[in-house]
Amino acid sequence: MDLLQIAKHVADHQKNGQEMDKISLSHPNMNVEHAYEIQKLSMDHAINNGDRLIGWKMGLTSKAKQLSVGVEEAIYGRLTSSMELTEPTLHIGKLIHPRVEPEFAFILNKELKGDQISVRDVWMATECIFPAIEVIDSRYRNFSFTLEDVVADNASSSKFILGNQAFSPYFTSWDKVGVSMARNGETVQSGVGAAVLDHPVKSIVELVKMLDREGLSVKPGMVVLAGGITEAINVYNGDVIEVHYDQLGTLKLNVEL
Ligand code: OOG
Ligand code: MG
Repeated sequence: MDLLQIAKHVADHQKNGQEMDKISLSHPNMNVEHAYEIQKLSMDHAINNGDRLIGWKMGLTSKAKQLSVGVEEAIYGRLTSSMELTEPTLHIGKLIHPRVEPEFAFILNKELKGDQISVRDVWMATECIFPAIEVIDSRYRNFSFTLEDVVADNASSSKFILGNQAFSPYFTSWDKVGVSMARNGETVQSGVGAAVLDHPVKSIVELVKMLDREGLSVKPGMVVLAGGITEAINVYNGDVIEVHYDQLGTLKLNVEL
């Protein structure tokens, strides 16, 4: 199995927004370690071509999300500068079948590493938290994949946007924050922070432990998306998405071609 060749294939499909067959079909022996190596190599490829690693995302951190895609494990992916939206407009012309989901984004001000990391360590290193919307766009046909496939495809990462207002980590109990997501004025999903591993802070702990296995860490200044608070919804040209976070305000996203 030529991991570098597979990684280039994945990187091309990510760049061009073209769907592809599951890698597990042609490489049934691919395991999770191979998949994370493919993810690393494909994102290194993007980074060598001018993109910049700015953080990490956790995915499949809730039972509901795991059930909806048939993968029963949390995963992580890499976030780069080209994924961050600075205006609340999502252009879907070069995306395949985008979905959006509400999340919390942690901004870290100290390095976090090691397999002994605690919740306390994460709070000591958290500068602030933003309400956020993640856009995922699996490169696999029909958004259908195995654990290995989705890891190799950078955990379906596509875009994300943070709210304008940052909050102190002590502002609220993040597991208690209720979230509702509306498409064109109609509420289609709702949930609560505890959907993310009982408390979103635990997602950061889990990420640091998973990264440690690869000798990696979360660096100061990085952003970490903690995982979807509700299931993701499909979005189409012309949609207006509004996500309301109790006490934190509302994030809006206009979907255009
Ligand atoms: C995998 C990515 C999931 C999350 O927050 O759970 C994710 C997928 O569903 O395609 O980003
Ligand atoms: Mg997500």
